[in-house]
Amino acid sequence: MVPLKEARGNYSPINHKISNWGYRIMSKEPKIVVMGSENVGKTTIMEKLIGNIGKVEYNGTTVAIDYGNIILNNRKIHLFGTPGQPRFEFMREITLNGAYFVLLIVDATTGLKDIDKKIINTIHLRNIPYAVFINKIDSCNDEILNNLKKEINELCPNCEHIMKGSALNDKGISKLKLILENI
Ligand SMILES: Nc1nc2c(ncn2[C@@H]2O[C@H](COP(=O)(O)OP(=O)(O)O)[C@@H](O)[C@H]2O)c(=O)[nH]1
Ligand SMILES: [Mg+2]
Repeated sequence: MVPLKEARGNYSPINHKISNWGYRIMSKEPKIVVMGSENVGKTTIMEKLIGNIGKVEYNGTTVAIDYGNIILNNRKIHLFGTPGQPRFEFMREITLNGAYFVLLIVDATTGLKDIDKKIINTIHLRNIPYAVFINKIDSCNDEILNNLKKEINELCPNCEHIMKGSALNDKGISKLKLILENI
């Protein structure tokens, strides 16, 4: 695991202002991009965090950008939820411009898909700090969950947090809020 200070020192100045000491300067209104493949629970998590959000769906699936904001710790945090289908890669790329932090949602019942691995690669290439939330733990067993955690640990050495929960059952949401409060 790279120490936070060193990791932060490497972030691209295009997206993140870096102080003279190599620390990332806290954004007053951080833009967080919620990513992950289709059906993992991105929209549900945003709704649990924020309540009513603006969403564009076709047959229940996000086909543009979900949006909502929340005040945490006196900071207005903007959340942009991206669509997860392969054909919307261009939208994910656009949404990542100016992103302060990425929240990657993974589905415990399906594991990491190719799209998720592509997304992880993109986040690494762009040097954006991120956390992973493993969702739907209500529907998977401990062995699957532990193997998934191992896989994520290996693929995401610079990831700031790996959380787990179940958006549908409000599990892990308050911890997630706490993490977002302190990015
Ligand atoms: N079992 C289970 N289902 C969930 C959970 N969170 C979301 N879902 C369901 O997964 C489906 C996809 O959720 P959605 O938020 O639309 O996913 P998105 O495509 O990533 O935005 C919906 O039917 C949700 O009700 C969870 O924690 N557990
Ligand atoms: Mg959605």
